[in-house]
Amino acid sequence: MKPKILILNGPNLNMLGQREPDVYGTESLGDIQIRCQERADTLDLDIDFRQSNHEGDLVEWIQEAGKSSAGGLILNAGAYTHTSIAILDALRAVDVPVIEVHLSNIHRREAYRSTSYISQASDGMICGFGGLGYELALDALANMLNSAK
Ligand code: CA2
Repeated sequence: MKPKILILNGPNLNMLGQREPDVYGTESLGDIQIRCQERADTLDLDIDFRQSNHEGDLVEWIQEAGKSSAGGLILNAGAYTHTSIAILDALRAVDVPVIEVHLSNIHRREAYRSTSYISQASDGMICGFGGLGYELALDALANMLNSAK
């Protein structure tokens, strides 16, 4: 059976491609999902790609990843990155590799975006590469899974 990678997207990421193209690019979240599917096929991984504007959904999906022993988690928690101890606690409670992704370089923007609670529970973080960052995160997880064999 192929390892299952859960790819979670937080608030407002459903708006991608419709506003702020200078910051987030012109790709929609649907375009990014297609990129991920194509990359996952190459890496022989299964993906489950989701988005929610609600913090509790993200917490429950992280718990679900733990219960189902997912092969890995890719998380762009959107603005919750900078505020959510609930998501940090959920990540700390699961034994699943976590890669944090951001489309923009959060360290080159407003100072409040430089703080990530998520990073404290992540194996690695990729930011500033737009939709490519999700593919790089899949590469990283595939590498981690192969090294663990
Ligand atoms: O760079 C990223 O991926 C972020 O996680 C995106 C979040 C932002 O709050 C983080 O600081 C960095 C925001 C996603 C909202 O994206 C929009 C896209 C189009 C229109 C409005 C918002």
